[in-house]
Amino acid sequence: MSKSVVSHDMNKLKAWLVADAKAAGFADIGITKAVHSQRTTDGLAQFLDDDFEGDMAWLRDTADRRQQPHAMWDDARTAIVLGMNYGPDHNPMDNLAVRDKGNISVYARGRDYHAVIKGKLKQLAGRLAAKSGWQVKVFVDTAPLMEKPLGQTAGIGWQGKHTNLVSQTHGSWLFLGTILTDGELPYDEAQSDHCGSCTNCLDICPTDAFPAPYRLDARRCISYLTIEHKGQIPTEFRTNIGNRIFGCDDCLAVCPWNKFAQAASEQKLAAQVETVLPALDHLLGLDEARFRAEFANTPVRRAGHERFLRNVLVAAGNSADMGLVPMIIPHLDHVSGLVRGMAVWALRQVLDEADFATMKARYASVETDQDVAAEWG
Ligand code: B12
Ligand code: SF4
Repeated sequence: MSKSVVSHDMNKLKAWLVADAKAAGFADIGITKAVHSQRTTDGLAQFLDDDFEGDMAWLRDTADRRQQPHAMWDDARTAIVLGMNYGPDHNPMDNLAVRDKGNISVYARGRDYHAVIKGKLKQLAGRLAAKSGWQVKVFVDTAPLMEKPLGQTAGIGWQGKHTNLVSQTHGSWLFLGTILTDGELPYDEAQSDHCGSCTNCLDICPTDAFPAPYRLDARRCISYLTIEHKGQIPTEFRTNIGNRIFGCDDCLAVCPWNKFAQAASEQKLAAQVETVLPALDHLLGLDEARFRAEFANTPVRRAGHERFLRNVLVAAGNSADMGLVPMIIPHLDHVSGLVRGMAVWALRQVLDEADFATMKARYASVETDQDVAAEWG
């Protein structure tokens, strides 16, 4: 047994921790043994066997450590999983119809949640360490720790068919953060699956990213394609991406358990004016410095200017808005082939055949990048 466990009343310590977490703004907290089930380790192996990770090589590179918390940190014994509500104040599906504006997914509209949650986790873990004498480590996303299955065994929710954790009280809109410790607190009961026969999330997916319930082929997911994927967006997905320029919420938004969800109360996660349906013509005109300034502190900045422009050009092509043509044309000279190629595709969508042929005659013969030349056709 670790150091000071015996000298504490564990139930009292747990009650204090739960109250402290709630006071810090966490919507839920659950405590579990830091061990993944066989289904979870098999699920990770299967995901990698199927190459579902695409460009996210870090998922494969860290697979050994990701399998079990103790493979990453020898002394990990207990996982304290925390959920922070980021529920929207409207149905995010409504934004998809506004074709001359870009839709940024709900999670990315406020300040970067990594920073917001990590700060709170560190303070909470620091207070726990001071009271207990235990070692603590905090995690949000970036370390090789599978947070969703720990959230399920800690009783916060269950991994729904869309693979994210669903909560009976907060629906799909919870960020997760974890404190690992070498101490031991009384464990909570694992949550069971309440998806039943519902397949809303599987059916709504615009790019057919679920080969089966509970299994996501990330390479087909718009969240991956617009945020993580470094190359050109494959042609087969472009039309169905619609106006989604950063992330996607569809499978979360249609979950019936959201009827119990409430809008987020953490002000730092509140949507900033720049991230709520920005006009495509405005976004097409942003240079790198203005892009960085406009999306400073939000997750959007992490995409980088080139990939962001690539996404905005897909949305511009899908807008069928001829008025955007003067904002698209300058990108045919962009230094990045990623941007030039998508500008060609966008023009092909909005121009009639004759006007597109005129543009092609002017630009295609001087194109040196094979992929961009292929976009001209
Ligand atoms: C990589 C990653 C992605 C990738 C891959 C997503 C994925 N499903 O893995 C991409 C870029 C696509 C992505 C997208 C999103 N992400 Co993400 N992502 C992660 C990250 C960093 C790692 C997840 C991971 O380990 N994947 C590896 C594979 C193996 O896991 P998996 O798909 O969950 O596979 C499991 C199931 O297949 C399961 N399984 C297999 N068979 C069966 C059968 C049954 C019955 C069950 C229950 C399970 C099961 O076994 C596998 C292992 O558990 C986590 C943070 C973290 N460290 O955990 C955030 C995280 C999962 N993402 C998050 C969010 C918010 C999103 C988006 C909603 C963002 C957006 N709006 O665009 C989307 C949602 C898309 C979706 N439907 O999943 C949140 C989810 C919070 C929650 N409530 O669950 C997390 C936890 C970040 C955080 N700290 O809050 N993400
Ligand atoms: S986030 Fe969008 S694209 Fe990705 S699985 Fe869910 S519905 Fe499909």
